[in-house]
This record gives sequence, C-alpha cells and structure tokens, in this order.
Amino acid sequence: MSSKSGIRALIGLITMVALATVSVIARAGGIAGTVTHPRGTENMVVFVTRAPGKFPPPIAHASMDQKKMRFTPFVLPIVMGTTVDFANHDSVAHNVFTPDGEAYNLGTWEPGGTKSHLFDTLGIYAQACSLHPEMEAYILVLQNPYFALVAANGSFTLPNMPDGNYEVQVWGKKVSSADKKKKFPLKLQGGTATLKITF
Ligand SMILES: [Cu+2]
Repeated sequence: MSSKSGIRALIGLITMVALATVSVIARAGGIAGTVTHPRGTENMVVFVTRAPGKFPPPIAHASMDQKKMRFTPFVLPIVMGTTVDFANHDSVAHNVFTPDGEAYNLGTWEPGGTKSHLFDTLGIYAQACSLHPEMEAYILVLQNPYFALVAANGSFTLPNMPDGNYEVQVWGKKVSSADKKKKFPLKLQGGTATLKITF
C-alpha cells in the first residue's frame, strides 16, 4: 500500500467516524413528551408497552431504599431481569414484602442491612413493610428499557430507540385502571418524535 492510498483510507475512516457521530447526535433528540392528567403527574411513569427484540437487564442493580420511614423512590421502573437492592438506612428494622406476582417476603432486617431481589416476571409490584403499614412503593417490571419518570410539570424524555410504531402507556397510583389501560400511538421517524398525552 502506497502512503497516498494509506492516507486516503485514513481520511475515509475519519469521515465514516464523523458521519457516525453526526447520526448519534441527530438521534439524541429522542422522544420528548408531555402528560396532562387532572390528578397531576407526580410519580407517573410513561413506558412503551412492548418493543421488538430482547432486552438484557443492566448488570448494575437498581435501588429501593428505606429512609426516614419511607420507601425511596416511591416508584421504580426497571427492565425485566433487573436485581433491586433494598437497603435499610433507618435506625429501626424494616421488612419488605409484596402481595403481587410471586408474592415474595424478603424478611425483616436491621439498620444498615441490604437484601436483594431479582425481578424476572413482568408486572406491577406494590412494596410494603409489615412493621410500618404506612410505608408504600411500587416497582414496575417492564419488557423494554423505553420508559421515563414524568416530571412534576408533566414533561418526560424517553431514551433513544429504533424508528418504528409503538404504543405507550402511563402508570400512576392516582391514575384510574381504565386510564392505565389506554394506549397512545408513538410514531418514531429519524430518531425523534414528540408525544402529547392528554387524559
Ligand atoms: Cu418499615
């Protein structure tokens, strides 16, 4: 290979890398949306009902803490197969159980302790503590990673996803079961879309 053709090949490679970078930047627009709901959007989750393909769960664990006599966060969306660590940051013992799905009870443990659970079945799991009936939280085990927590002002941003036609649902404790079943079409073209959800 002459040094000239070597340089040409190098320039070609640099151009390809540059184009790839541009396309990533263009896709970074993602899906910006808003939700309007008469009961507000606090602790609301927007998620794609089902996306084609399989989605390996993240290696990193998700966290649901027990702190100041509350579960934190109140709602935790995860991809199926994710392990959640439940850490007790209080000065009293806590318990974690759910009546939902396989109805696990992780037991009761002392301050500073942590227990983990792998969520391998889709569904909504209410989290409760048998010692403190006022404690409550929800874990949403979803089929794909295309979900977002809705901000207090109703805005959300879904992660980048392949172009296509999707259906989006909304989950919230204050959302009626009829509204939770509603599916909103999302058409994604060129990596970007806007989605306005109004109840
Ligand atoms: Cu407790």
